Amino acid sequence: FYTSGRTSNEAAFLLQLFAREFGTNNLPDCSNMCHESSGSALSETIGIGKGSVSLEDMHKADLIIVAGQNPGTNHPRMLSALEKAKAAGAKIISVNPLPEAGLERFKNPQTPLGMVRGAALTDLFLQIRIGGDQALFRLLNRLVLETPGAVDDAFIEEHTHGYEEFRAAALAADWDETLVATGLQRAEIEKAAEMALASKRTIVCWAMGLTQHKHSVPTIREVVNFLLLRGNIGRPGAGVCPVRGHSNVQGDRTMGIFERPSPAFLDALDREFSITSPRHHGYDVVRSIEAMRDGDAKVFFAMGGNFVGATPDTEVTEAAMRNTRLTVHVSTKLNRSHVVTGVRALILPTLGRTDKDIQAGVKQIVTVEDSMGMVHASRGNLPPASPHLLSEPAIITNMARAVLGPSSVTPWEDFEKDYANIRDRIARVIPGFEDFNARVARPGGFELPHAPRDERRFPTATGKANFTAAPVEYPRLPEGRLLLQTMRSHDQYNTTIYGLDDRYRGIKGGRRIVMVNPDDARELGLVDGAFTDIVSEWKDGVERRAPGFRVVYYPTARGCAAAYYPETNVLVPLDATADTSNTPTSKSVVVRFE
Ligand SMILES: Nc1nc2c(c(=O)[nH]1)N[C@H]1C(S)=C(S)[C@@H](COP(=O)(O)OP(=O)(O)OC[C@H]3O[C@@H](n4cnc5c(=O)[nH]c(N)nc54)[C@H](O)[C@@H]3O)O[C@H]1N2
Ligand SMILES: Nc1nc2c(c(=O)[nH]1)N[C@H]1C(S)=C(S)[C@@H](COP(=O)(O)OP(=O)(O)OC[C@H]3O[C@@H](n4cnc5c(=O)[nH]c(N)nc54)[C@H](O)[C@@H]3O)O[C@H]1N2
Ligand SMILES: [Mo]
Repeated sequence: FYTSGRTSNEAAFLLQLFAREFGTNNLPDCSNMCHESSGSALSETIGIGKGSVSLEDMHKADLIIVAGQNPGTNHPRMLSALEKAKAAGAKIISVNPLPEAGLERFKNPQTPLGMVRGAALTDLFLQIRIGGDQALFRLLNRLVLETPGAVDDAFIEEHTHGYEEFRAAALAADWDETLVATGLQRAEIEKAAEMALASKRTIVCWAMGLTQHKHSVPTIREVVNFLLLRGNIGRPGAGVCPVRGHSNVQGDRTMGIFERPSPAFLDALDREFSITSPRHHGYDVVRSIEAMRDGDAKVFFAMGGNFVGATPDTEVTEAAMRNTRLTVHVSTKLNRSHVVTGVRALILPTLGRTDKDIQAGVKQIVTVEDSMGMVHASRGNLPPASPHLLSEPAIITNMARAVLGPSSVTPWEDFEKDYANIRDRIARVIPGFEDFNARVARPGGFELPHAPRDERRFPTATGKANFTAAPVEYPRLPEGRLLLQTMRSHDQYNTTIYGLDDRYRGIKGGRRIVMVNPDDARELGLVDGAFTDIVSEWKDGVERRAPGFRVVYYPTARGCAAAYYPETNVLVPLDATADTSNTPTSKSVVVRFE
């Protein structure tokens, strides 16, 4: 039972309830490919897998570090928050292999950057090599530790665990290795440290540039170390800010869409519905593909998304889908996954979030949670495309009744008739949702509790915020190879392509392009505008090939290349995943050009 992050809280809650009553935790989710590394790193270190800053915090910060994120294209509203912060005196550091619009003013006749709001927001641009972030933050931590009076001793003493071990590891950070791993100059890193030391309130924002590498989890843990050192969690203007993707990806997880649910969650669910949820872990996205490939999973059901378009190793994934007996897609739009099917295939068109949803004569609302932990109502107002369209909750409740039959005592019909009935149950199962219906009726909704942010309480295994001291990792490349990141252009929303231009990067009329640093390109004999196949190399010895890409000379960091997803998903091996989070390493694929 796959979900994409557009699913409302109500539909997500019903889907996971149905899955567990049916007897499985096989609830893979687009998060597995997105912020899973953030969730893994944050749960372990601060005790909750969510960001700790609000919009207001952004406005109050002295320093905001934007690492591995392209807000100009992917989070345009965040630029306003950055602008506001800057107007109030904040400094901004961006860490990225590419000079991204809105963050950098970058002069290139091909590339009309600076077009976004005229001015660059960044005070310091660290043009890092792909995968160099852990090394960068480790060295910044060393510089902080070496500055007398710079660490927040009181906070560390009272609220943290593991400091001594971390301190020893950070003090051993090696300059030469850091410069190789990051591709940066010593002075640039010293400048960044100076800015961090001058700041009393620091926020680090990140997105897919940090989450989709083999060592993403230790990288994000190192970011947490950096913030903990100066007490930058749990006070105004400071904190961790993983910037989300889909509109309700965070809410879906809160509602229990997770293949590794906590026993506490399942206990509450079982008590409320008199069921016995399975306790063994289910499949995430990559394991689901393996299970379908190997014949261990026979039915694939998707509540939204474009599974074969979004997942890695396209040929392997498509074969896996074709190996099932039944594929079902609940969708608002046709996509590639609808034509790569099992023996039988169903497409169940559904209402979108903007469509009016009337059940038993009453207009329904659904709810979502944003990346700042605010829950609010979402009301559709457009007339649906067809009177025959069912809503997501209606599809799930009908499926549940048909599959589970009279043995299920869950009142599925009541849930279908009035979504307030679903919210009443959510209120009784999930902490923070008490009095759900009343509170969501208020304008602006309500805020979910976040112990580290609200009270500097860290619900981890140690009961404190955990410093960690993982060995520093960074990608090492054989001669003649580059490290390819697969990312978004301006004219797409994930696998939905709206046009062939990438506005702020100045790319026009084509998506099969690969951006290469001109110096690397010359060494590799690649001519600007020439066509090449991209071949990925992986330890299984299988050569994955994406043919016919146009070379674009572009000022990315040395040793790095960039091309668009999903066209390049064929290059990402299924078992190339991040440690701990199992997220496909879509931002570090070793490639050569032919
Ligand atoms: N218009 C639009 N908006 C979207 C989406 C969309 O497709 N279109 N998708 C939504 C979703 S689901 C998500 S998850 C977000 C994604 O938002 P982003 O994470 O901004 O998306 P990507 O295009 O994957 O860009 C990754 C950024 O990280 C940088 N990067 C790559 N590797 C590294 C690295 O090793 N280190 C560092 N420091 N930087 C690196 C890239 O150069 C790029 O700027 O956007 C959401 N918003
Ligand atoms: N190589 C590479 N791969 C990646 C990434 C990358 O950076 N590089 N990024 C990863 C990330 S961050 C993500 S989030 C995933 C995205 O993976 P998915 O979420 O699976 O993909 P989308 O393209 O967002 O799914 C779009 C489809 O969702 C359906 N849809 C849209 N709205 C609704 C709705 O309200 N209800 C229902 N039922 N259906 C709806 C439509 O049919 C549409 O065609 O891709 C991941 N894959
Ligand atoms: Mo995402």
